[in-house]
Amino acid sequence: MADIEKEAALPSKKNFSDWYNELLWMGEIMDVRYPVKGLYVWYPFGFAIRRNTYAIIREILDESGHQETLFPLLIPENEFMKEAEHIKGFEDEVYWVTHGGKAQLDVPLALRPTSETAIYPMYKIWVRSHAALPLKLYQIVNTFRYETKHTRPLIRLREITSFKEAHTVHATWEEAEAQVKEAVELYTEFYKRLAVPVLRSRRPDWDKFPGADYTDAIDALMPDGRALQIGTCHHLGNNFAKTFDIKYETSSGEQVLAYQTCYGISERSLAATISIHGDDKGLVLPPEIAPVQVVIIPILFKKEAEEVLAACKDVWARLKKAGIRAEIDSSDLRPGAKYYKWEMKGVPLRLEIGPRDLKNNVAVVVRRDNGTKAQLPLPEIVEGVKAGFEAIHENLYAKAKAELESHIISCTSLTEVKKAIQKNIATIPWCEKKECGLAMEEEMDAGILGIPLDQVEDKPAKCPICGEETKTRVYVARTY
Ligand code: A5A
Ligand code: ZN
Repeated sequence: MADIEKEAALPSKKNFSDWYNELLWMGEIMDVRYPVKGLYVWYPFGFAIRRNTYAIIREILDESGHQETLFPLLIPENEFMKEAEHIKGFEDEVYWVTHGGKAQLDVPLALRPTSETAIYPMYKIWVRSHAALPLKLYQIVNTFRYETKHTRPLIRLREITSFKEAHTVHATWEEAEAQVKEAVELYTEFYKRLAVPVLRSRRPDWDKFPGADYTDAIDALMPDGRALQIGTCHHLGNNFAKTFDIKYETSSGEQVLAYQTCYGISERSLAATISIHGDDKGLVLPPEIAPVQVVIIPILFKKEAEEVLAACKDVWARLKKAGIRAEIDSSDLRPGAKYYKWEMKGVPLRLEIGPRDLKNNVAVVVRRDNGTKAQLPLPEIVEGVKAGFEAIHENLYAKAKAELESHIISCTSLTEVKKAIQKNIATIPWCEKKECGLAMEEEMDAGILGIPLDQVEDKPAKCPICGEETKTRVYVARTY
């Protein structure tokens, strides 16, 4: 994509929406010019970030006993229509394939909006004995949802290209509950690797996944003060097991219904990472997912040009050998233009090597996250770069965590909430009655995210609708 020369300045991050849209283009993440609403194209650079990001989730799932699988995209209408709650939740969002060539299909086929109804008919066949449980599978696929809310690249798509969904089967309700807890922990760990701190909460009953007993969700705070749901973990009880007849044999030979969970994330994980860490100069990528982790800039003068280039190549080779993704920029761009270009791309470390550095046997190292400059002795360059990556990751996470914490505002009245959520996430007491929850949402013109899974605020306070004393608080936010 060398032809994309962008000397124009990025809008300030204060205008988050403009900044985000421009950054996806200037940072070469997504091209939004595909002629179908809600469908976008990955630039190779963006796709490389995606690949590194999804390598992390694969590693985390594989190491915790999940196995990767791949199911068909098309779901026959009769399977899709089996689970009543599930249909109600998704029927307005499904794309249907009705024809093969000119012939009308006997059974229309749904493009999966999620894969319960593709996977569970097979689970009926596969699940046999208690000894083979739990079953923990996942797939990374594209799914289709005819979204009617405002579509946005990486955030709300009609073709979700990077839908990671896990589907597990257990012997008891309690084991499935424990699995949902594990899933929340695994996602938290995943987001920590992206230096993204998260809020974890149990969604109110009216906002749970269609067909689930309950939904635990993970949200991130976006720079405009809105919450983005970046992962959900659902306890499915035996609702789908009843519908799809998924039974296992107990040790005493009885056939009993299984319990299930499912949990998913999407390219919203990249939207959050990019939005939270980026700045007015462009992307700021956590080193683990940066396609280029180190850019080496030779500072060339005629006389010592050859020696400088040779030193750069030597550094590059040593970094590469250590598994670090480095690149030498020996193009004829001015150094300033090179800095601009690689800063836009979020490269975590820039090494500058000129004749004087060579004499001192050092490189100048510049951090993308905070702009600090230091000297690294050339013989210790690999260790120095690795230490730099760690420091950058820690700084990004600490900064984002402080930002998140400073934007959670404890409120006692709806008036306070309405003001707070213009730029923050609010907490408010709630008696846990549905009618009060719905009344609050209506009055606040914002959603209840849910009851926090972590912090317990046990000072009793009054529900702002009915006045009842309660120890429960909920997160409230404007959402995407
Ligand atoms: N089968 C379960 C896992 C499921 O489908 N859950 S879900 O509907 O909540 O979707 C999982 C996650 O995908 C959500 O938490 C959200 O982060 C993401 N997601 C949902 N719809 C999306 C869309 N239209 N565009 C991008 N991401 C989306
Ligand atoms: Zn109440």
